Amino acid sequence: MRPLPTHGLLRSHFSPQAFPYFKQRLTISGLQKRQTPLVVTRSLRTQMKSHLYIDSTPKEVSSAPGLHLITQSTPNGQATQVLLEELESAYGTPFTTTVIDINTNEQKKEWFLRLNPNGRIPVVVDNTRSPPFPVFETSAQLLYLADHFDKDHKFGFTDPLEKSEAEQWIFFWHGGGAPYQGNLNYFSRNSPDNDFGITRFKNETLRVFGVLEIRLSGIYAADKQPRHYLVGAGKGKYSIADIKTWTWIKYWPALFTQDEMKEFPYLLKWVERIAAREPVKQGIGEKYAKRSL
Ligand SMILES: N[C@@H](CCC(=O)N[C@@H](CS)C(=O)NCC(=O)O)C(=O)O
Repeated sequence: MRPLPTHGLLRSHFSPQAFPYFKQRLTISGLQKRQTPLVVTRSLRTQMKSHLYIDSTPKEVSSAPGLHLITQSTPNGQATQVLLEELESAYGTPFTTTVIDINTNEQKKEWFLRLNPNGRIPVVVDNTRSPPFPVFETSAQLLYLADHFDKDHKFGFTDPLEKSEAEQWIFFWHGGGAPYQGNLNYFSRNSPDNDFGITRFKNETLRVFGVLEIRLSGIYAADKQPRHYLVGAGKGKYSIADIKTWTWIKYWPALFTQDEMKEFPYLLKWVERIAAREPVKQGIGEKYAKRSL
């Protein structure tokens, strides 16, 4: 048999001594006798777990067996609540929840910051992994759950371009919709006399509603046909892009008059269409109103 070409490298270049990364690869792939006793690996995992969970971590969090969501039923919290309810309904994927009260600043305590240094809900902890894997930021949670728990891609896409479109709408709302609507809500409640702030955030929120209306009405689409959902061929397919956006837009009655919303007929129909789904009703329902912390 002809020897494999070495491209000028001597066999000794590949030796574990010469290249520690290679040694690791050999160990991992099992080609070399395991050098690290299993007990060390286990204790490392335990260390990593105890790094996440400390004495003050609520027991319902640290001893949760599978996917665990720490939330409060706000537009951000609801996005992940809805997807978890959808996954449970579609696949029977189990999950547990801890509902906190952000007004008491539970989310600024050390136990919480160890899971999400940003100190905001929601947080998902995936305890199906060892050590457990925490995910913060709603959109990252939707993408993570879709990647790892939606095996038939019921709420996501396999086609790379459709996948990209879903990401575009998710990022659009995460960075370009939620902050404006969030600030409109904040100023309307806490500083109702601040005309400058309210006008700025109100106009910008209406502008991004208009962006969604363009998409859903199909006005600039090649076929000029309206869509049922933000992403997918034809009328589209209900997906994480809709979930991300819907939990915010559905709050429009708290912020806008019917008259102001007249410009968005397709967006309003989309709001109703998604609201009719059972898992969506569950995801924004009573279960999440009762706080356990
Ligand atoms: N970009 C974050 C925003 C999370 C966020 O703002 N959460 C709010 C509730 S909707 C929160 O925890 N507020 C409490 C605080 O800021 O301390 C995400 O998408 O998850």
